[in-house]
Amino acid sequence: MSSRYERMWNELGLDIPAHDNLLKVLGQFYGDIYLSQQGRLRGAEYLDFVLSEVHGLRIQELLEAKANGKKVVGTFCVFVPEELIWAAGGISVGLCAGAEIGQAEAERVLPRATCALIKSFMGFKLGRLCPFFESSDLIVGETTCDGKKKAYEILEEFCPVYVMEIPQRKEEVDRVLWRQEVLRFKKRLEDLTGVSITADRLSAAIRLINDRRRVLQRLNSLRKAVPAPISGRDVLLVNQISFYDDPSRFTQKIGELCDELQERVAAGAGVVPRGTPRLMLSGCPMAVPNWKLPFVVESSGAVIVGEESCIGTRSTRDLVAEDGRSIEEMIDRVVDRYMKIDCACFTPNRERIDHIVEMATGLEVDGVIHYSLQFCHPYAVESYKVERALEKAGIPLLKVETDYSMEDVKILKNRIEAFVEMLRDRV
Ligand code: BJ8
Repeated sequence: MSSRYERMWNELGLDIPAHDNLLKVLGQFYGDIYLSQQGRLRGAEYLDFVLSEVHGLRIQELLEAKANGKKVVGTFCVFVPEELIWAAGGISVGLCAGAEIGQAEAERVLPRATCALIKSFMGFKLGRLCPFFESSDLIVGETTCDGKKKAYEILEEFCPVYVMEIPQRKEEVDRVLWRQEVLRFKKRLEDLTGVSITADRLSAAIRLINDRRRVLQRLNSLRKAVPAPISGRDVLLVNQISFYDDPSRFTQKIGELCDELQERVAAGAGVVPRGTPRLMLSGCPMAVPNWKLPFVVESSGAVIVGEESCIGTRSTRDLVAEDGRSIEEMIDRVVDRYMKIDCACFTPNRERIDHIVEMATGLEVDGVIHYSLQFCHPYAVESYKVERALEKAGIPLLKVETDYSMEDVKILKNRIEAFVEMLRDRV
């Protein structure tokens, strides 16, 4: 890919040697974790292709769109209502924040004891390593956790940043605030793109993003089958790709993958033998290329059948109601849908605990792994409530706290193997 796109990367101002190195490491990592899997679906070729072109073809598409007057908007959180971005004629991309990259640069401006996701996005920017970042006309941040909101104050010294105020509670007064924020965002997008968000445009964007969520809901419901028909690693990749691929193309391709999966399920076939312990992951999001934990889990004799996470069901569970007729009604539907997000940054956050138990039960999992990034207080603290609720439901839990480095892989593997062994004895 390197020589074909080098000119484009140069024009974007990337640090070419460091970026070449990143792609090399990513390719090796992908080969070890993904291409080594047995029994993958034919539809996985699409995943391999998208990943192999992650900094190539997709960036070329974005730059072509920009040349035709479109604006690219980069985001870090599923709280940013992307329907508005598409309705304003923009292109929404979820930015990479899943690699231990540009650490030294990031630690020049951030404390060492900062969550890996925040350090990663800062590292990608300061190290000039992410062509999505460099293609973005605007970065949208949000006041979720303290680390992120303070990091955006630093990030805005290096690129245009707009921050949305996210409520911390779900009372009526919070909804009022959030509605105002959604309207403020609408105005900011209209100023950026020069396009007015009309009822027709917003209605089309709501359907576009709902369709993408529906296909992911279909994929997740097929995973209820026993034996598990697809690996958790592949589904994580599908979820990750959903944040930056063209939504229509993605929906179509994942629809085809689901058709194939459905045939597999109908034939009673699986990607793993019947009796393989079924696990669910719950907690912090796993941004590209954070594949460490799923790889460790699935190379320890278990299979992942669900992800309670923003790069998982938290971003696909709820649709925007499509019955709004006027722009005001549609904004209300958007506001209501996003207020349902059960991020651990909310207090109280009972819905998340209920969702976890409901999801674990529905997927017939043998156990749950709660995943927190080091220094992520919202998820680490909330894991206490998760543990208690799962204990009550009789579902075993393993709590894992880690980062993006490979240093703890051995320790993680030992702990997860022991957990899987314990689950086998219970089956
Ligand atoms: S809606 S989960 S995407 S904020 S892991 S940076 S919380 S210290 S990412 Fe998130 Fe939006 Fe919530 Fe989802 Fe902070 Fe924790 Fe780091 Fe995190």
